[in-house]
Amino acid sequence: MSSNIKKSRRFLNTKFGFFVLIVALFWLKTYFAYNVDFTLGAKGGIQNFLLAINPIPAALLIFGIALYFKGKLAYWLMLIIDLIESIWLFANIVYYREFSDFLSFGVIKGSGDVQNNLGKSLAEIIHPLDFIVFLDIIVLIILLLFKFIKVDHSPFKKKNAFAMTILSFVLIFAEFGIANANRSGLLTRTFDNNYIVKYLGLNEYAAFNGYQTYKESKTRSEAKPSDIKPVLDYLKKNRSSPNMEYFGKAKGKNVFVIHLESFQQFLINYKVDGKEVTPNLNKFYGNKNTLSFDNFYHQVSQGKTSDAEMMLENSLFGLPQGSAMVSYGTQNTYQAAPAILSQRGYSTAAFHGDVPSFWNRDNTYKSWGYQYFFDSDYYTEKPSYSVGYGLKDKIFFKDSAKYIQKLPQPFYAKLITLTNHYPYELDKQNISFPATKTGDDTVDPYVQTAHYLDQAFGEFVNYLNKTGLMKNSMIVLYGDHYGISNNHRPAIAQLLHKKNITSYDLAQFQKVPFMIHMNGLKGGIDHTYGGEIDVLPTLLHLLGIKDDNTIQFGNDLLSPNRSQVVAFRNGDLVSPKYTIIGGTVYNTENGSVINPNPSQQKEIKSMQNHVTTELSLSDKVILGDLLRFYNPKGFTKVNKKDFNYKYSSAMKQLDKIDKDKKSSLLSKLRKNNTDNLYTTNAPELKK
Ligand code: GP9
Ligand code: MN
Repeated sequence: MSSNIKKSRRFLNTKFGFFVLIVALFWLKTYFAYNVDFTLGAKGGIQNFLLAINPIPAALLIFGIALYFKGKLAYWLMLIIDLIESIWLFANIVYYREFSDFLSFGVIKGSGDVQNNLGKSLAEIIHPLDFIVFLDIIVLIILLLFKFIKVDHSPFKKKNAFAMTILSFVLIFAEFGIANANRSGLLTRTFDNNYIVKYLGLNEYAAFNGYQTYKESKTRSEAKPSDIKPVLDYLKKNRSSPNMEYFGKAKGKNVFVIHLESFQQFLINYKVDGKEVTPNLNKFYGNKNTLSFDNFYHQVSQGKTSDAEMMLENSLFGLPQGSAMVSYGTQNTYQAAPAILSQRGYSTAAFHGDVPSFWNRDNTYKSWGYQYFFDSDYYTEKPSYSVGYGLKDKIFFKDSAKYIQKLPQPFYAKLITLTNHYPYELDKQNISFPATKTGDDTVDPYVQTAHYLDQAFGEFVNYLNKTGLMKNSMIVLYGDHYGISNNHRPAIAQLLHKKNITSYDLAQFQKVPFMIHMNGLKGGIDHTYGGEIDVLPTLLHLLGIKDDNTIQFGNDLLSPNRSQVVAFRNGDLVSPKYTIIGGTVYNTENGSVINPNPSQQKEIKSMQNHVTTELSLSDKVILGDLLRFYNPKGFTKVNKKDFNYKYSSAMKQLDKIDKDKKSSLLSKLRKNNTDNLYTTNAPELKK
């Protein structure tokens, strides 16, 4: 026994021994913080394995630098590296407690603008126990000072130090390989900082975030004020005038924007075994006061939901790669719907049952001017309440009413649903619809979660009717993107009752619902061709806001003289006449391939030019952060510091405003709550 102790002391007295000890301690405390201070949501063997080992490869690399140095210097270096690493860990622990997200260089850099009011509350959010992350450093210093561990003066072979560097790189790549196999697109699509830490670790996250911030500031610093000129010239030519029959029809109304997750147009009036998948949405679609668009396409790329949100609220396209909300949401200047409307007396709120960091919503929403963001922290969480990414839709809508009833009216409220998300999981007690029988396991449960979403929507509509909100609100519904990807051709063929699926069919399969409902609105099925980019101008015109100054790439779907060329993010397009996919031209009416004659070629060329121009100009606006150079009349630049999405601040603010304005639903109804007006059959909520 004692010889073992001797042996290990001898080992610790070597430089390599000290290196192993300091890395092991660093690993332990990081893993401890992963479990205690962060909610990383590791599920399954692979994710838990990666979470446990992911601090090691980067630690070997960084602490390993010290191995190249001699004597005491090497020890000091290891301690200094440990200190820097621990400060990074400490800062993240504290920041995470407040924001459920990791620190980004964008946040650190923008100390004035986007620091999220951190300074003010720092003292309140630090716990004494947080300092434990520095304990190992203190202990190691004491052990060295009192010579319990002796400094090894003999040189560590450069060859071995180099081998350690190589080994750590090999491990980092291996780690990335396993991570990417488990979550493809981890770094290209970016998603959520929590994911990068969960899979790769805090150091890798810092490196990746640093690289992204570098890239982002480079494009920003290269841009100049005159770059906005071609954008303005383009918009001047392409803006369409409002339809006076509809202009201002919704003036002063509340606006509900309901995001139907992964919901495709083909589901509308679709039947399985003779039963409607979405009876409530179908009724809404056919209502005489609903404007329903049946040639409306999603235009997202890798950023999926976040691309849809970017288009809907800014009329700017997502980027060809990654998510603009993640890379350009924190720092950029925007002129988004919430900002435009709040400057006209609206209160603005987003509701979503997922963590606030996903798609960087917590930061981006501030840039867009959202006053409130009711994220998963605002909802009661129980394991049975969630599936997949978060709260089940019935519970989400029901619990959102708690906050809707307090919002000062008129309000702009966006509710993002979640349950109808790949892989379309739902627990047995909530399944009340037959799956399709294509034999494709990914596709078949899609109608079941869509049916569940429809029921949740139906319950919410009941609530709107009972509370009277329906009467003074405009309800906007949209599907964000496809639910069934193009990889499922045979199943798609069966669903659409077709023998073969062509690229033309797949393009038409990208239609998603877009509906606008309001009491007294002249409804009907509108066949105009459009997409997500067109939503903002449409809504603004309905609200009576003629806003020719802000930069919007879409045009009002109700406008009589609009261009009906719909750009897909990859440059393909659909128009009433032609559908152009990968260079092949189809007749949009019947899907037949066209060999264009010279005059058709000219027409096609001009459509393609239109699409590439609008996509590239929109990209320039985001990549160069061009809106910072542009101050349209009637618009005040958003100050991100105005917003704080902490539960307690939001509640305080809502109460305060309502005391003055008495415009919330509760005040109008003279009630303390509207619980008894919300009926849900969610089994989880049964008493
Ligand atoms: C997560 C949700 C899903 O919060 O919005 O995003 P998606 O995977 O559809 O892009
Ligand atoms: Mn989505």
